[in-house]
Amino acid sequence: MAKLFLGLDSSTQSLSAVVIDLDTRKVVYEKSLNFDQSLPQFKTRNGVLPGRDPLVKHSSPLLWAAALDLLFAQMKQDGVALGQVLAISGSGQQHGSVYLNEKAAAALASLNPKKTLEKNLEGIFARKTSPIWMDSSTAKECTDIRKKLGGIKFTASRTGSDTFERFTGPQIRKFSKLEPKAYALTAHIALVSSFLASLLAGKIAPIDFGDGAGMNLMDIRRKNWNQDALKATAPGLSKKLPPLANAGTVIGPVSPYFVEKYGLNPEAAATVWTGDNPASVVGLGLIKPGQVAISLGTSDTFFGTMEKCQTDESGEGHVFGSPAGGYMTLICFKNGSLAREKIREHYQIADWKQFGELVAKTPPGNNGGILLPWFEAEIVPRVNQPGIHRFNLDEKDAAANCRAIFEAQMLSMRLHSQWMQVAPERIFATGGAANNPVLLQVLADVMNCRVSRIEVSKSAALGAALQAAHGWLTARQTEVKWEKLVAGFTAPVPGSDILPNKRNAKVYEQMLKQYAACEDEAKYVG
Ligand code: XUL
Repeated sequence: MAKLFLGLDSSTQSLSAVVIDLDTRKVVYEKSLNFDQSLPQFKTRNGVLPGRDPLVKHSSPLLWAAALDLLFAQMKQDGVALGQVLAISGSGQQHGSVYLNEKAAAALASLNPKKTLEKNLEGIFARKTSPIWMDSSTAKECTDIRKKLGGIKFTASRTGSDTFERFTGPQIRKFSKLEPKAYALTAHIALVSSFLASLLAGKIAPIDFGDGAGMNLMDIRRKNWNQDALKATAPGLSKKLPPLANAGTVIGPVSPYFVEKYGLNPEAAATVWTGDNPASVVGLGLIKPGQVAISLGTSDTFFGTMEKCQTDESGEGHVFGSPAGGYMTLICFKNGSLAREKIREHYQIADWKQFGELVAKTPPGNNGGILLPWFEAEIVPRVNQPGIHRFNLDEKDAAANCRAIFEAQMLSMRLHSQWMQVAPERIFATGGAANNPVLLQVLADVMNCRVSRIEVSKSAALGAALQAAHGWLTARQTEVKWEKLVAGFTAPVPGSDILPNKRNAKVYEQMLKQYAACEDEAKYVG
């Protein structure tokens, strides 16, 4: 019998599945189901319920449950050997919260396979909708909690991050203030990840150290609920939160609902889920401390792993628990390819190849020319006022502007990841701009580090499948090394290695100070 493990990822817009075969080390099945298209009756747009207030972004927990039913039905129809799946794990969009009443535990324990999940779950919610990570309506609650916890530095050092509007604690506080009666009727608060794990396990599931760290409620070092944070957030909160556990921990056998309806093995294990970013870290193969991945997408993100917990005193970066043990960081630079595209359009550059050719025409360091591309308010560094700032740079010089924007973006990454105190040995690059060798060379030179390209679709669902395998093996007292487990699933693209040019690296080493001064000046002006 094949050793199959199923990983699910419930993201903002879709639910994805990846099935891996541990013996052949292959992904044997992949599927994604788009919420808007597959479940139009929920009337979401890009996974979000329509609403009048642009700051408020909610979705529906019933939509996520209905998607789970639909995806299992699809897998059965596609002939996936569900009876050979040994364990299931998953990941969810981070920060989103689900509010369950006192009927929930009994309903989960007796899911009727003759009805849909949606029907089974009727009457178990203390709040019909779930605020998700795109919600930014809790500025006041962020200020309240941060103040009670002693300011930015202390909030970050205790909970792993400064308070952020999308984080679950500020969201819970807002709910408890606006709807005190509904809050009082809330018996359990789940995250998207732990809610879906609860459906599979047929009982209220723990929250893991990765997703738990996205709440401003968990003590990042002790990995337990921080009583001061709980008190600063809402009354009676400790009774409403589940226990914390390692991602992948076996909760118990999967609910008979999935056995009878879809043919899962009655002994298949339901495990603790995590957040999509922690799962991606595993799916990208970042296991050893000091490994770094940079995703050059709409926003640029910097993922790093570290053994000891370091937090960002400036409160810009996040620290989460990693499913592979230790910690991970997430630093999000909003003006990523969003800004690069604006520059490309401004100079009417046909494509990224030509963009790269223009960059190659200019010298590393750009003769001191720097462009700060804050087309939109920036997350890192914190910049509320959008603005484009040029230093020693002629706006008419297209080539110099192309180099200037990318160098600035990479210098910003280097500067704002220094708090991690991690010197990466190798950086894995993914996302659109990672296909451009000229840009990758700039990245290698600025970071003074070897860069390899990695192509992983569905990295969160793959990470979740690996997490299921890890949890299942651990529960059998089988010694399992993460590095061995991910090997083969997450290898970088052969021949894509780029080594830093030592001379250029020196140029950037010196340029970093100049860049930091430009940032300070621009932030002041902005
Ligand atoms: C991370 C965050 C997003 C969501 C996306 O802090 O808010 O990356 O996890 O699903």
